[in-house]
Amino acid sequence: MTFLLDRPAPTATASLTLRRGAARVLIDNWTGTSTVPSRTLYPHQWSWDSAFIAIGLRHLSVRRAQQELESLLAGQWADGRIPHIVFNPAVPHDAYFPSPDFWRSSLAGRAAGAPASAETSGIVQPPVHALAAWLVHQADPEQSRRRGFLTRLYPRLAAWHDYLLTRRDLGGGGLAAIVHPWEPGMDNSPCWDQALQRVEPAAAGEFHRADLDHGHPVDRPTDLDYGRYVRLATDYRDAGYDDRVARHGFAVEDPCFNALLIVSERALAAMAQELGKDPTPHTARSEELTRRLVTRLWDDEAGLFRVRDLHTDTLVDERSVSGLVPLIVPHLPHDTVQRLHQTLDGPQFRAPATALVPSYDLTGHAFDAKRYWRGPAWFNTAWLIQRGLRAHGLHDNAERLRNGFLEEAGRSDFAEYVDPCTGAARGARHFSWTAALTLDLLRAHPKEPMP
Ligand code: 9WN
Repeated sequence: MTFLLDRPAPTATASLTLRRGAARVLIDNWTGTSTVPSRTLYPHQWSWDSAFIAIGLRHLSVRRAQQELESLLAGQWADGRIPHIVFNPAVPHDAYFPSPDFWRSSLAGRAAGAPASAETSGIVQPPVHALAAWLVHQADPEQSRRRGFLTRLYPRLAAWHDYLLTRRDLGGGGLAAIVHPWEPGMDNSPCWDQALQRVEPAAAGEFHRADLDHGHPVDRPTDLDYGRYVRLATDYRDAGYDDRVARHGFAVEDPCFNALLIVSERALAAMAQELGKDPTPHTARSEELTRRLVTRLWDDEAGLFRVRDLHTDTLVDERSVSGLVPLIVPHLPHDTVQRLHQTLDGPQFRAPATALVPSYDLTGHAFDAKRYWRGPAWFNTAWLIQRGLRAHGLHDNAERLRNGFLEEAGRSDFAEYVDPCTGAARGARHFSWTAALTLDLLRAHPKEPMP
């Protein structure tokens, strides 16, 4: 595997050390067909993790980055959904909960189109995949064309977006809804607390939490929250994972999820163009989605986007990093960008010990510096926001965030997240997307065009 380390190196010694460390994490977490987020805590393939990982892997091996995305798509369902986990059959069932025997995808999901050849979960994660595929293509367009990479991926990614915008437009407002707190990838955010109150938790004795075998209880969700996650997943499974018949006890529109859909729709337009197809349906869709995002989720008073709870059809009164990620959308109204920029720089999100962005309002009633997604700062959201700042010409801020990212990634040994008040590393170490996005920030040209 040393060939991966032998590519031209950045000049500064510190960058070289960081690059080697990040490459080592990705090499160690590679299973032969894909990359685990963490060897201990997350021993299978996760959907949005693989997209972020591919964005970094392209700087080490374009071939491997392509394989990362294609192995994930081997788990795609016939209805278009890309499942949030594709299970590795070689990993024992008790290594992660919920395991394949909980989801029973090939059986319970058969009518919805779950593959017979792979066991997967039945829920989804944010659609970063088309953006990732386009960035992987751009890393070596010649090789990508020769291998027919986009020819294979484009129809699958288009089907994925179609699933989200047809089966998942549960609010009828033209945005994709999520039906489980694991779907936005920010599982434990206070943004879900109100909606989760309505969910009757599964009894603690009905399941065993494998996450506590590796993760610290103060970092992880409570047992009560886990009981609710299990109830929601069980109900969805028992409805055959069919969004037309499932009575979703939890249904919200999330700004980060939909912003990533917009950017990925733009990436589909770029792919269509590259493949000699008509890109306009994708550009039109991304423009329409941008209008819907602003109309349905923007809160001008708060200066950020909010989550909409579809059971009450109201905006949830919490401020989270999800509401800042839409900075990544290129055609946001100018005033909206200004307000987001102010909020990012204000007391709610300017962390004392790190340039990274806390996952939740530092002054909020539910802020917790350690428990994941209730305060800690994550590297994937920082990567997205610095990209958004750059897209809107806010280069100084983007550069500050990039430098903060690289410093924290190295100092924390590529942690899953850090305490925004002390900078202490939290969660898993040698976490794959932290390493992958480090490689991207070390190598990507700051002026790399947005799709
Ligand atoms: C549940 C793998 C995943 C990330 C999520 C993160 C965490 C899983 C868990 O780990 O979620 O999907 O068991 O906590 O919240 O964003 O994709 O890294």
